[in-house]
Amino acid sequence: SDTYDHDSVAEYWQWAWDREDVYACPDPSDPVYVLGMFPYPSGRLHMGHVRNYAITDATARFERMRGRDVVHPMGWDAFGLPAENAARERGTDPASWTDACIQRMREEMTTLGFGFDWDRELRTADPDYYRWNQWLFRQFHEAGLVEYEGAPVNWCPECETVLADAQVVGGSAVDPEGGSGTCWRCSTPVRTRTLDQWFLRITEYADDLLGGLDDLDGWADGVRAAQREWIGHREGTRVAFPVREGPTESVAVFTRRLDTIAGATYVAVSPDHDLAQALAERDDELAAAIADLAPGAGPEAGVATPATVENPVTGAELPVYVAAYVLGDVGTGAVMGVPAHDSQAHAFAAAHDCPIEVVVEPEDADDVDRPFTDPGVVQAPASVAGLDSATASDHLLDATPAAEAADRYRLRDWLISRQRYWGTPIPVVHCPDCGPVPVPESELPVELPDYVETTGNPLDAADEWRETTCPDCGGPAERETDTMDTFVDSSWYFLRYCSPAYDEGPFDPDAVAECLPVDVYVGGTEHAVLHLLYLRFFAHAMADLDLLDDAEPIERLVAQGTVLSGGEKMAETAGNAIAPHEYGPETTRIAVLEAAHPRRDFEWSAVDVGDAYDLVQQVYTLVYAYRDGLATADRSGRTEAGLDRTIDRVIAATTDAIERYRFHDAVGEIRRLADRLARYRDRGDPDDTTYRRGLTVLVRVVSTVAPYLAEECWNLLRADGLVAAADWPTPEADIAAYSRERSLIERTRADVRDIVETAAIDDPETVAITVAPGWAVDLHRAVRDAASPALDDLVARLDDPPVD
Ligand code: ANZ
Ligand code: ZN
Repeated sequence: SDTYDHDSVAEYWQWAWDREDVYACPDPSDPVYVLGMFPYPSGRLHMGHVRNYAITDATARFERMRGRDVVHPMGWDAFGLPAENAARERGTDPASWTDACIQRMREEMTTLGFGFDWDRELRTADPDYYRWNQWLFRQFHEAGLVEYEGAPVNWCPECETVLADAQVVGGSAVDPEGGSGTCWRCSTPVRTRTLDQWFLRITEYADDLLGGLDDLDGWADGVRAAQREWIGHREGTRVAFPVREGPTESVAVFTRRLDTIAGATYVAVSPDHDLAQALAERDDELAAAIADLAPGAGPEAGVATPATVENPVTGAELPVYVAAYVLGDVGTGAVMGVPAHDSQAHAFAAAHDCPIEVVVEPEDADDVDRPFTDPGVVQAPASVAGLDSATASDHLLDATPAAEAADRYRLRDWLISRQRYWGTPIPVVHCPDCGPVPVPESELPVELPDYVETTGNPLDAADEWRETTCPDCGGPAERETDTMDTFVDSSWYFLRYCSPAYDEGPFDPDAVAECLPVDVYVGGTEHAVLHLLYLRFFAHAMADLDLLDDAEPIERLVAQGTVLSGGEKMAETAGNAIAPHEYGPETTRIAVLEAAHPRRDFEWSAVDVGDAYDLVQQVYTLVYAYRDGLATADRSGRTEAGLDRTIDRVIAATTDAIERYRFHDAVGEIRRLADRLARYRDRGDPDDTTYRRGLTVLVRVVSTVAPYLAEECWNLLRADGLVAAADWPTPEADIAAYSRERSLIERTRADVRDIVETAAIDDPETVAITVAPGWAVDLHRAVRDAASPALDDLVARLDDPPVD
């Protein structure tokens, strides 16, 4: 037929790909490793997934056609709470529900023509996978990177589980800068609780993770900035305040404002601080009051104590409070309270009648807002009076033996305990005599027992599974019933893909050495902090354990923007997902790629799907009509000046666009070539050699985004083999001219950006002079991105289309 019908061709081409095994890469040598973030099997693919894998698939196809070995794997982030909830709602069990979802999503991926190497498929809920989570947990445990301790934790009452800081939206309840956050999954306000929990000590790597960012040139600045912010390195000072009255020797505080020390009118410690605990032991009433202090209880919640300390700079005697706002695991777990210059201390002092002592004044005396929290001119102590805050701090640091420079990080240890069933069992046995004992390597995996529906954690109810013997003393003991945060699973899965069946370790070191680095990793910007920081932590820790050579194995990161639906992130759980099969696979893929630069968010309803559909049909009918005329072809006809150059230019431009993940530009080039070829044909008597070349170039370029369509066209052209296994086209003529044009554009683009940024924009002539003809579109974009109305006028004058 002369219209393209996906359904009638897909099965055949799928079969042909399978027969030739085009996407398998069992034994790669120096491959291009193209990785998309593996999906959570929520039931259906939506446009966000399509966008993600349309990018990786186009990249993979492009590199394969350029002759490279390509590793392009797919797997399933199969554990997690939604499966448990769904199972409960549907009266099934999480494993079967997850399997059904995977089945369906794998089929949809196939329909969409994504060329994954399915031989590498993994799912994190398989014991063959999660045993290595447990194995790594043991390795980390031996290396001192695992901690078990009672800690205030974020608790979601709806999901009945603990959340990591990063999973609380709007600020963790146990974070000094946070407060009233909500659950990332269900938006319920988060509470705090104290529980014995397993932690991975990511804070040990705060410095490494920060330093490593500097060299990640292939990562977007935005992602690096977000990670820097999350790690939150702060410089400050640790000051020891000698105890005058009380059971310990001294209290160390952490401050970032040593210059305000003369204004300290109290010291406050966290409820779990040694001093608070020692005081509590002697005084039941105090103990009860301290126990009542929930973390995050409010800035003024606190208890006075009989203890006092001495200010090491002024010698003043200061009262000691136990305060809810002071966090046990931040800094030293103690602060000096400076009500005149710190809002938190100000609120606390007001509630507890602490004096307020001003020791810093603003430079501009009119501008006083109390508390005055900015740096200014220090008034006391006399030794630094008149100096600015920074200089005064330096002097005080030098002159005070009790003070030493200290850094602190916002990053906190990674809480991995989850009180849920559908996750990796934490491989620990609790023995009444030996305490928590890791399960020996030979007994891994600790497999999940069969699911039974209960309220709370089903593992607590699995008596037969839970009751066991102690690996150390052989006495009766109980299994840990917490499971691991699923972010553990996704922290190293890209290594498992390199040797998915390996059973002597999490991965075959040789295979990993061959496959790494990941040349490009593509996934949603929402993972810029959580997932990517955990993944980097694992790599750093594994490198230190000699399990991995490269501590930064992700060379390039493409953090794709969000596909929105009705202004919200499209997601199965949000109920706003648009399924790809509504439009046909090639139309969907083209529309999604053409909608925006990969980094940008876009609203699905604003996408012109019809336009993409038209392109699919245009390519098909062009080729189909040519096939019709094949009998009379193979002869020379009218050549047209510039057509060969256009074809070359499209090859060069799509190559360039795909190398830089600008698929929207690549689709634009496809449109340009299709239009140009149609015009050439319509003028009559086309030369077969030239025209045929144009069509085979078109089809090969199209194959990166619409592979089924391209195979069908390739076949209509009677070209050899599969287009999936064909070579990427090369320009015939010297493309130096094109490159020159390109670099001119690049250079001028940078000029324009400079001009826009340096405010010379009110003089459009200046911009106009630097602008080469022929790329007004690029200028247009630069201007629109800069959102500068002052340039509208200029654009209007430059607005003729680029010359071909
Ligand atoms: C005295 C002071 C005076 C402070 C002043 C600030 C302003 P950043 O910069 O965000 O890291 N602090 C220290 N440890 C704390 C803990 N465990 N829990 C709660 N608060 C803590 O914040 C550092 C400041 O947070 C420190 O500097 C300390 O208050 C407080 F005019 O010390 B400051
Ligand atoms: Zn024991």
